[in-house]
Amino acid sequence: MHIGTTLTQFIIEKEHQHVEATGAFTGLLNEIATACKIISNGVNHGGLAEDVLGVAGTENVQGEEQKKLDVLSNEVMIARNQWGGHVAAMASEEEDDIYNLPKEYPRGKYLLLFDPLDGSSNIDVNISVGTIFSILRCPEGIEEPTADDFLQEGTTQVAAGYALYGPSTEMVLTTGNGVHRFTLDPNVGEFILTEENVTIPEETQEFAINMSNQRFWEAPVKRYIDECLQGKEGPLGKDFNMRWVASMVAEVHRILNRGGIFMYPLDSKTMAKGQAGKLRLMYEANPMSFIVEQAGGASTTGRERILSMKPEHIHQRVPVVLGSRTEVERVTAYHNEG
Ligand code: AHM
Ligand code: MG
Repeated sequence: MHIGTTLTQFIIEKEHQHVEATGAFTGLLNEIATACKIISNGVNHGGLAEDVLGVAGTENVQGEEQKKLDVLSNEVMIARNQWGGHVAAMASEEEDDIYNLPKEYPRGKYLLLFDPLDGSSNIDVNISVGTIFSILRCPEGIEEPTADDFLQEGTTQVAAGYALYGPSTEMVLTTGNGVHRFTLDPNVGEFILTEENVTIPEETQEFAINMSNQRFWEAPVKRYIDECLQGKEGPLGKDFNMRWVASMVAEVHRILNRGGIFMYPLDSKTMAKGQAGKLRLMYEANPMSFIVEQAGGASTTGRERILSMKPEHIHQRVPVVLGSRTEVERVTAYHNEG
């Protein structure tokens, strides 16, 4: 039998190194981990769960409408994290406004932000999806936080992580001291430490971008991808491979494992809708940038470091260029030249 370090043990042991630690952070991470296990279970059941629910038509026995997995995941994250006294409020990609806790629950010192099920277009086709989360400190003396209290730069994140629901379920976490990887042991029901201090290789020959948007990109991105496609004969002097899962969690996970560059750049298609790119700063770009930087990679909008951006609103979208340092710096330099 393999007796590994559990996620809980890992966090408690790290907390012991800080004299002021109260256990609240461990409590919060435990609840996030429990929520991710529940979501993982739902994702794993996939069509089976739907068939069972579907027997009575589109409504279940209580007369409630059958809910999609991304809505259920949002409910699980809220239900698991609202009661424990660790958070003051939450913000979710699935909610229009921030989520203030019901009166009966004690207020904690953290703000929790999440994308409950990222990669939604992959749910129905049984391709990896994930949950992304970011933890901020609630400003001192605030009892009932407002959306403005969430608008903190990415550099202030206390922790960030994601759960990947793939062939196995993994939790990847940073508290600003390296990136660590835990794998869910389904027999024991615990996340077990499987890799400490994950690092992204500096050099890469693999890019990830949705090529169907090519005609909408700006010149620096067109130039870079064109150079990648020219391979050894082009100015970059190396052949590139390409991947696009359309699940950012899977994309970042691959980059943590073997390097690569991921881009969802600014494009005229999203600009026409009044958005700067597709991905959300608070639920996707900031937590992933924290993880990538902690693993030795880089993350920019093409023009500036994502973690240093001053957020304007909770659902703000930003262009994202992240991954192996050398290539991210190259793409950023192309933008800044123009
Ligand atoms: P979602 O949060 O609605 O699932 O959207 C985010 C996802 C990312 O995981 C992924 O990188 C991107 O959208 C894929 O977009 P596209 O379908 O345009 O390729
Ligand atoms: Mg998402």
